[in-house]
Amino acid sequence: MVFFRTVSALARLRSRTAAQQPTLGNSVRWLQMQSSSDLDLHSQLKELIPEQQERLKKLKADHGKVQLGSITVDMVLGGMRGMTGLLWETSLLDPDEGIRFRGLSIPECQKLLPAVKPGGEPLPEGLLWLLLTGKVPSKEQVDALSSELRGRATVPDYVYKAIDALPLTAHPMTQFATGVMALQVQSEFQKAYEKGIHKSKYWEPTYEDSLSLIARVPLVAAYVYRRIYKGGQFIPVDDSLDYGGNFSHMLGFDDPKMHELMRLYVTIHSDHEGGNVSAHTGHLVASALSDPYLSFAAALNGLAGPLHGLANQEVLLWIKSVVDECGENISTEQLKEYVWKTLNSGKVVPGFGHGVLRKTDPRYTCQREFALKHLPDDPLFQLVSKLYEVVPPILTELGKVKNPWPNVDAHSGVLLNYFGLSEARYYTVLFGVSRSIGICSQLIWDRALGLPLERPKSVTMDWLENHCRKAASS
Ligand code: NMX
Ligand code: MLT
Repeated sequence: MVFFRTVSALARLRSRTAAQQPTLGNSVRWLQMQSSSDLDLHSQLKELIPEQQERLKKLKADHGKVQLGSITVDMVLGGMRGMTGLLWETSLLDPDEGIRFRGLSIPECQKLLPAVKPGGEPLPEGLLWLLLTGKVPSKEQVDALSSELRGRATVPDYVYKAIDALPLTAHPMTQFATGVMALQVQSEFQKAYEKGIHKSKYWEPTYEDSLSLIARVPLVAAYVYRRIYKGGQFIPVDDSLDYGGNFSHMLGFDDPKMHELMRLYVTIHSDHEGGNVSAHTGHLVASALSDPYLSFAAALNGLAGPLHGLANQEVLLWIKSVVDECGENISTEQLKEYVWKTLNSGKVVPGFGHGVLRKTDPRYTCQREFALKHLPDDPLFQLVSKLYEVVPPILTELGKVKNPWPNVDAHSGVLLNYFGLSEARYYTVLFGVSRSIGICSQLIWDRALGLPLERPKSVTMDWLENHCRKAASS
């Protein structure tokens, strides 16, 4: 018997009973009262899975033929924008409001999820718990998960050797993805599959692999950073630290504010529903029953593209090129000219626009709030603020850009740079570590729900032209 409600169910109920729930404070207390005290994430999931399997079965049986919209030629030619085609339980993106993790917005997560100190940034372990169970964890549950992840944070030597086989000049994302591929040697899912595991049990080794992968990627990522930028002087895990704090520590940054930034960074970059390139890739590859390591390595290769995760690198490099050319005290007019120069040379303005969002990304907003609190006078932050005023009207004037507002990548670089992590080419690796949390959480549910092989239909231009001719004449 299950005695709690999922957060998304609570969120739905909350919106239905908004009149009786006037303040977030009330709903916070309400959510906390409903959260379970069990410290073991695995047994919590085991309890949840049969309920969700039944739910999916009923949805298929009762509503399998209900239409969700129609597919147009524009959608087929336009990167499937607006086409609903994936089940993704852990988060949902609203074009205007931005991301909700299991029904909770970013400000709600900042209020509800446990922090190191009250009022601090959310611990990413808490978000992992939330994504997997739909429940807001207690501090004790989060501490138990932190400790479990530390226990799993071991990386075999051959992983480092695989990375060492690459030249130092190889892009950090190439080195990171190579390390993740080498971690695959330890896949429990692969071993279990070779032994003939029953499909009803697939989620168990997927869970094992996923938690180990999430625990290990910060070590691999930190290795890549220290190898390339710090002469190979590596820093071991600190057993007294949480996931985000430890990652920052292993990179070599121990300012408590940087630890807080890393917790916030990992939390907000973890998941962005299922259709973004990295999440979709992970889900697609895993649908062939490839294990979490194979699936996540594939996802990283998508994240490494400049229109997706590499944009955080591109933003800082672009901002630095502005400063190099025009100085830090650039006037609004000069900045406008620089933006037009970028556009006129056939490039995008990195950090602006989005495939789904149509307003300022709340991940941008919470990073801006962090900057206003901790680095209000930083010249690069001030430049980012100026860009917020200058870029959207120009992109609007261009006439074709559907969303002129900044996304998550417009802000992250200046925060990292302020605390000394100034190597922009490394930034997408940080995004990659964060995304392991979202992608792996959903992969566990993919296997628990028995989701099938992904195999959409494709057509040729001939097919489309014939189809349209027939449609016009009928
Ligand atoms: N600068 C210049 N042109 C842009 C921008 C931008 N920031 N955003 C969109 N456009 C162009 C786009 O290239 C397209 O041009 P064309 O028709 O000539 O091919 C046109 O506007 C329509 O694109 P949209 O439908 O508005 O955007 P779409 O959904 O195709 O692409 C992005 C979304 C995010 C790829 C696009 O906005 C972009 O390239 N932004 C800059 C790169 C970036 O910040 N990416 C990070 C996204 C977040 N993340 O982390 O993944
Ligand atoms: C993401 O976080 O994945 C990006 O904002 C891109 C997207 O959602 O399409």
